Amino acid sequence: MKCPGTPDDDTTFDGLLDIKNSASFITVSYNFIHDHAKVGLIGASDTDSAERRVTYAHNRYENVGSRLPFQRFGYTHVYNNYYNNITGSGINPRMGGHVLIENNFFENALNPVFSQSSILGQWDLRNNNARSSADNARFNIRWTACSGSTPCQKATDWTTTATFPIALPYTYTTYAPEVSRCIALNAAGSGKGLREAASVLNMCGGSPTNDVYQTENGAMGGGTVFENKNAGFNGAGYVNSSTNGGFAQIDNVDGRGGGAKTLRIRFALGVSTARAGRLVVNGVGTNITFNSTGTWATWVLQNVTVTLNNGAANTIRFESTGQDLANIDQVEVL
Ligand SMILES: [Ca+2]
Ligand SMILES: [Ca+2]
Repeated sequence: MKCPGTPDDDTTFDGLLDIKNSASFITVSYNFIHDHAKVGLIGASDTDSAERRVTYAHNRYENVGSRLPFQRFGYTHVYNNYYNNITGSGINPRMGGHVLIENNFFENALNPVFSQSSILGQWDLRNNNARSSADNARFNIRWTACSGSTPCQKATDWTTTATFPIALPYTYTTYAPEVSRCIALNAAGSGKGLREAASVLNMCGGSPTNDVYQTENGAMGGGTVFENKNAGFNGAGYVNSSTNGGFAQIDNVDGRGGGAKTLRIRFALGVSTARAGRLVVNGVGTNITFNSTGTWATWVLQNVTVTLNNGAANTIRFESTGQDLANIDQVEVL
């Protein structure tokens, strides 16, 4: 929306989508928000101190000035959005507010994530297209220096300042950032006929892959080795465990809010009898049994409930304890 005729586009017409006072537990999704200067507040002033919870998902932002959103206090979750041509500043937590920013795509953006406030806001950045300072030039992301005496920080190197501190009360699916961009371009906004997610996903080549971890990309030892000779695996291969003392370990697993989570293990076991070993999550071990899948090229899924921490610092490890294990292809956090 643009209101022509006002001196700076919006001195008369201020925020496009503001959330304040006792409003909370709000989701803003599948909007095409464009050609507007001050897009959205959460919290009307530095004394509007409710700990609001707001989610922004699958929105498309183009040609926008700032406040994407401008957040005071509370907890905001920003995922699977597409931002293009931010001309002033973007996601802007203040007054100690926390924002979880994941699987978004930013390009042609000035100051896309920053805080300047008497009490700085904090961000947890996961799996966005930009992940280091080297990505700024790649996506035409630019930063201006902080000015004034008010505390200020900018996400110029795309690192997290604080782990998002609360568990999200819902489940959700994240997509690779380029898939998020494609979904937003094809599904967000009016005139898109609320296209079925499946058809858009098909068009965008998207499957929810961000919480799938290939075991072959992790650490291994004790005789457990990388292998790719039995067909049907995902990724580059799988790990073949030794009989005893072997391990395969995946670090930096995202706990998706933490708490009880389903770990979906893809494996093959070509002997006729089951094999047992240890599943160790963040140092805590439990017994795990893999049943026969008939052949080494027959891969099946097994769900196990585990307890994960919030944030992306979980470690999942398989250990052989005398019976060998299945060949393990991947794990997925649901
Ligand atoms: Ca083996
Ligand atoms: Ca694999």
